[in-house]
Amino acid sequence: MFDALGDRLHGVFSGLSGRGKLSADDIDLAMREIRRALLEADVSLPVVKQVTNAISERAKGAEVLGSLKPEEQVVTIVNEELTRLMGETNVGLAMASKPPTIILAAGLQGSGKTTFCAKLARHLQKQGRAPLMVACDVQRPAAADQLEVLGRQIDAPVYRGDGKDPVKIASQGVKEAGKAGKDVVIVDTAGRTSVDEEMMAQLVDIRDAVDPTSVLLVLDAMTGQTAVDVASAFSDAVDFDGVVLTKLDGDARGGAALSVRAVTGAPIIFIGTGEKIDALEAFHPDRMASRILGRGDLQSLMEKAQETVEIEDPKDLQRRIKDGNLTLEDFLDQMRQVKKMGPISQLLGMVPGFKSATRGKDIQVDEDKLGRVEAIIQSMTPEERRRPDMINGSRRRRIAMGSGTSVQEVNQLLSQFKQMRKLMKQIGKGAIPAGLAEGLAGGQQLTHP
Ligand SMILES: Nc1nc2c(ncn2[C@@H]2O[C@H](COP(=O)(O)OP(=O)(O)O)[C@@H](O)[C@H]2O)c(=O)[nH]1
Ligand SMILES: [Mg+2]
Repeated sequence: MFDALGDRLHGVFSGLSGRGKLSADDIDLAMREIRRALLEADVSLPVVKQVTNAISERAKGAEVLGSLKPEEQVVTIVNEELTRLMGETNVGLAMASKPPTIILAAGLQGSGKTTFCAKLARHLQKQGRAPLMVACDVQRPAAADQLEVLGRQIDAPVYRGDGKDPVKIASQGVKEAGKAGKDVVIVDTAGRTSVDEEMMAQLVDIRDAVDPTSVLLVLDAMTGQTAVDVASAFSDAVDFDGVVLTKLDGDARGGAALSVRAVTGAPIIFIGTGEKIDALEAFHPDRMASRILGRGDLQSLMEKAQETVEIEDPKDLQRRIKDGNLTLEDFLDQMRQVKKMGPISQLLGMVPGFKSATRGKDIQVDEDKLGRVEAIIQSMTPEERRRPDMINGSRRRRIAMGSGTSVQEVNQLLSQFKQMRKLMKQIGKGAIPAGLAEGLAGGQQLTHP
């Protein structure tokens, strides 16, 4: 996410480091480079001008920021201006004071509307809400099926109605939600490959029929400036309340994320960070700026963990960690929990300092290796998982065969596990502050509706 832009900006900041004081010429040169970096990131020209002017003015205004070095001052200013550009603070999804809340998803074909509807339903379920999805894309026969398949995955109902009239289906869907006691209605609509009058007219009709709490425009971040143009075209025809920026996981440049707020005035509410149903995040401008600048985003990482990680009996796990009784079963479980949170490479990008420490190096996360570790543990008997010490040479050979790995790999896993268990035991004994130990053991009960 935003790797190219992050690298370019990092280059600019490194060029400024190690100097006493920055002259106006130094700043001008840096601004030219920042300007080029933003243009290459596909940020729209007026926006680039606006933001570089603001940065330049503040940098030259010799703001004295405590004990910060000159280049750190520039980084701080850039961070703040990027945050401001993206809208300063998080704008949440508005909920109707009297249910149901009705959300209408609009956008071009392929932008990720249907996927987003399901992700949103999942997100709301986790908050204890009961969503109903309504399939109003009658243009493509497979569209309603797609929504239904996704709905089944997350156990959320989908209303398809009958007939070919999306306006009717939408209003019937809202009625259906009332009857079924659902408090949120998510309406998926049809898109075209480009903005056209018929699509807009249909959208307006659906909107007028259901009077949505929010109209959300779904935009594909990978299309960069085009996404912003699409947003402008939509805003001429239909007022939308917020933007959903999808496929940010594949967007190395970041142009749409940086420009769309400034160009349309509408806030980005959610971002899509992958194809999986859990890959949806609330958008926080400050955290995004921090990610762009390679400073990570620990807060979002923690929230992701809280949302996805489920520990059945945290007290019991904590006790076993303290007693040094952690099993390979626990290990496997933890590993699966982490995998659920998303690709490891994406998670590492959110760890503060990771990007800058590894910049320029080609860090390949071996997602495959996790699969192998999983296979090894699965090839063990329940007893072996509980008492790894009993795994002797012949058992090791059997496990390696069964999992399609090598004895070396099995040995490696077992010795890593022993080390981890020893460390955990020391933590449990108080060698490391208790709070941290509890944190590691998932001390807080993570409830799930
Ligand atoms: N990588 C990635 N793919 C996405 C994301 N959101 C949607 N997609 C993919 O984009 C494609 C089109 O999505 P779909 O929901 O059918 O778009 P629609 O035509 O607007 O309904 C599908 O292959 C999705 O899996 C995302 O956040 N990240
Ligand atoms: Mg669709």
